[in-house]
Amino acid sequence: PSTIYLKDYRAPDYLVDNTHLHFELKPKATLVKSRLKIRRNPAAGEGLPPLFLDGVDLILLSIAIDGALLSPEHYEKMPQGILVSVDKPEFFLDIQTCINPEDNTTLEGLYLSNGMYCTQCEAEGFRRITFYPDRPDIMSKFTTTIVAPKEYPVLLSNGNEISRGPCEGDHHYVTWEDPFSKPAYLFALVAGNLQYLEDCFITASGRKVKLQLFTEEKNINKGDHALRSLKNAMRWDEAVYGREYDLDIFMIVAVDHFNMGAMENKGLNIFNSACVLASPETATDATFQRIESIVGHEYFHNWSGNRVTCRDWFQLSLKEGFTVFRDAEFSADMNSRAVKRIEDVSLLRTNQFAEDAGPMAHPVRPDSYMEISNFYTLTVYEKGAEVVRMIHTLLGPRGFRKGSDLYFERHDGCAVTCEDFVRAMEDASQIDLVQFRRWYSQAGTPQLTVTDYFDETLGTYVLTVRQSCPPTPGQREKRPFHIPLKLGLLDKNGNELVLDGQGTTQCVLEITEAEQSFEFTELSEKPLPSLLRDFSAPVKIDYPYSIDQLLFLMSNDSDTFNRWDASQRLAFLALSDLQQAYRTGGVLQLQPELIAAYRSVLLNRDLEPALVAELLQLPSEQSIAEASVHIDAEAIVAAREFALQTLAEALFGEFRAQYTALNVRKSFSLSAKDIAERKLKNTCLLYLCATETADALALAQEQFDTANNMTDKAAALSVLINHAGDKQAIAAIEQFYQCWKEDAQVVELWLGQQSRSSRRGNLSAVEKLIQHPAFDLKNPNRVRAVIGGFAKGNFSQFHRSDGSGFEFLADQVITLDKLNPQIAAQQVIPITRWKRYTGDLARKMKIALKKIMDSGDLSGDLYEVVSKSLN
Ligand code: DPP
Ligand code: ZN
Repeated sequence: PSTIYLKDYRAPDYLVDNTHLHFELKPKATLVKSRLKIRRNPAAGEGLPPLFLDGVDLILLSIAIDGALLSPEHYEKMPQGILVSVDKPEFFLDIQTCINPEDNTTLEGLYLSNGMYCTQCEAEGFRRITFYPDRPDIMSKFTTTIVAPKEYPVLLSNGNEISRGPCEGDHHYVTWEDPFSKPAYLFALVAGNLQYLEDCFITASGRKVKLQLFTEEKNINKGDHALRSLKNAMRWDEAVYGREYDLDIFMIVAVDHFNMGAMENKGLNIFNSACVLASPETATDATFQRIESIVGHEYFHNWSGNRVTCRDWFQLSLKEGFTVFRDAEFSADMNSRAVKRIEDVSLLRTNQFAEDAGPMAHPVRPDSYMEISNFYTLTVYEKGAEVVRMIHTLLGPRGFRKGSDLYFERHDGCAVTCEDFVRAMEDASQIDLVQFRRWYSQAGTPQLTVTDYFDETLGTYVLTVRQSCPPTPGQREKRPFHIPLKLGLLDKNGNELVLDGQGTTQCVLEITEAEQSFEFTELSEKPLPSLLRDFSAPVKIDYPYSIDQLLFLMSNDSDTFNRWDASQRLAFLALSDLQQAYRTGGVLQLQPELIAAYRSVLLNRDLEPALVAELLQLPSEQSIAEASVHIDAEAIVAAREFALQTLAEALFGEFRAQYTALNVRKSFSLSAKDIAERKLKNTCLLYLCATETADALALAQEQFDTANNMTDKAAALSVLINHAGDKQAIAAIEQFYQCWKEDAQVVELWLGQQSRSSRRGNLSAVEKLIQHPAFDLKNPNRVRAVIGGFAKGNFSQFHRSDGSGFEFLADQVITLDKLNPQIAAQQVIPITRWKRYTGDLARKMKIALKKIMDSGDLSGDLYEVVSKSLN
């Protein structure tokens, strides 16, 4: 596979004004006829160069220009498409191809999932449907006719339905027309025997939009939450961004086999079933919230992605970073803002920072790739969203809204770049973002080191901030970033100090140089800084806080995020000491102050339960690993396990009292308060059962047997799997499966819990799960649950010192690559970060990678990831 560079971008030679598609659906031989109205792009130069059409795994039946069939000397077949000779500036191109949806296990293009036809075209799936200039800067008006047997009553595509009727034999057809120009990656088709829920939404300007959610009949009772979320999202986008929906109908379809979470196809969003279907009996609170955010995300793409799209795939964050920022704010408005921020930052720090420090590190706008599907990353999505959030911070809410209005107005109907986005923000606000643009071009996580100095006689306090950024592949030297650093200063009583004459107690320092000092005057005592409030920039920040200062911030900071962050810093310090003691054979012990802090959090009746639950979470092994310079897996596992046990034993009575107080029977609701209380209750249950006492396990069993919702049920199951004896645990596992084996989403949860279990998910157990009838290597959700659960979610078992986990992963990835290259390339990631591990683990990961490399004939997806990690 070859490398594609942003610097080589050229405007397309030809444009496609109209695209007429005609499908005759058959499992192994679907006939696709396309008629494209093509014209020379006036912006692309002189002459009539040959026209390149992308095409992968297609059988070409015929090709004609203006009705005249082309003989083979008029086009050249190439590995990735065809090159057609052109002799006029405007023409109709008719192409017929044959494709095989049934055998398409890549889940790109058109494929079958449980007997239903569906498509996934982003990023480059359309070229698996027909020959086409498959690039996002070619925007075309699509009309689609679908012909299928009547046993597929539902035939859907983008836009509005314009006609339907019977065809020969037992067939029928439906024709759809999408009035909006769009790139091919937003094309979608669905055909199946589906039921639907229907609702409607009246837009701000009074237009009535029909909302439909399609699914297999057995899941029809699991669609309400998604529809409710959709209406909330539509309302929110009108209120916050002034964006209305633009078609008469908006459809969502649930599909079991899906590579991504969901896809924003114009008017016809297609969702991974796991990201749209839920009922209280089958879905956890986390799933309900994920559905709300993904439904919002895909809906928001209608403007940030569809009406204004990407010029090329290097600009992916233009739509994804912006849309993740939009969906995060939507979720924050619908639920607890503080908890949402904590969750997002945890994800970023644990997984995106790891990406920045690994072999695939890339800027938010990458400048090269081999396979674009490898760049649907946390860097493009989550760090991209942080970049947009920083613009929001620098411009303020009003400036940002002016900027987004200008962006949508200026570029509606166009395929544009990250640069266009930033320029709109700049033009609307008159704020200079020249240096800020480095966030798009430089990879790596910046590091801020903060020191301070207080002059008692003058009453001045000086903060000095130094920034640096480690080298990443292809980028040795980094220039300073423009970093908004939000902060407050606390006095010794925990009060916020006034920072200026106006009574302001919080400010945003703009860090632009490698080293910079800021002075605060007229202070009567040395303050304690509360830095990087609300995580105002995606950076690591170092300030020499003492334990006492962190404890103080944890109880006094007015910034909820920083209270949580102080608790995490404390835990990281303690875990780091424990690791050190473990390595040197010393005595492991947890400081009494830390235990006391956890106790006071548990007993504090003024704190919201949601925040208490967050404050009580120990950092995951993954996040401890990410925060380590050299990852010593064994020491990490031992340290965390010791901390958990110690807290569980020391605070057993408090956990028990809190659990009992919250464990009251009531009808289920998804209110923020109830979600928080369930989370806190289940956190207490986990600590209680970590002691593995009969008393605690009886509580878990009782909860498992009587829970009226999946959040409580799954929490109890997880605790039993991890802490009960064999008999009790196995009985719970078996009983749960018998109860839920017909429900795909619950089965996935069940598989994942076992695979992630440090106690029971050892390699031989995972190998057994792979043999279980519920496992299916062709279903990405099952792969993510079992193989991903083990390699990404079971730190202790996966990192066993014999390296058997790595070899297992390598073997699975080699097999998977033949079926679904995108998923194979995602699953291999854990071993690609071998360089950061200590001792033999690094060597054994590398051996596993070499085994993959030497297995021959890798997909482009897998080759890119593996070869870059062996460099
Ligand atoms: N469907 C994916 C997302 O919305 C890719 N666009 O992020
Ligand atoms: Zn998206």
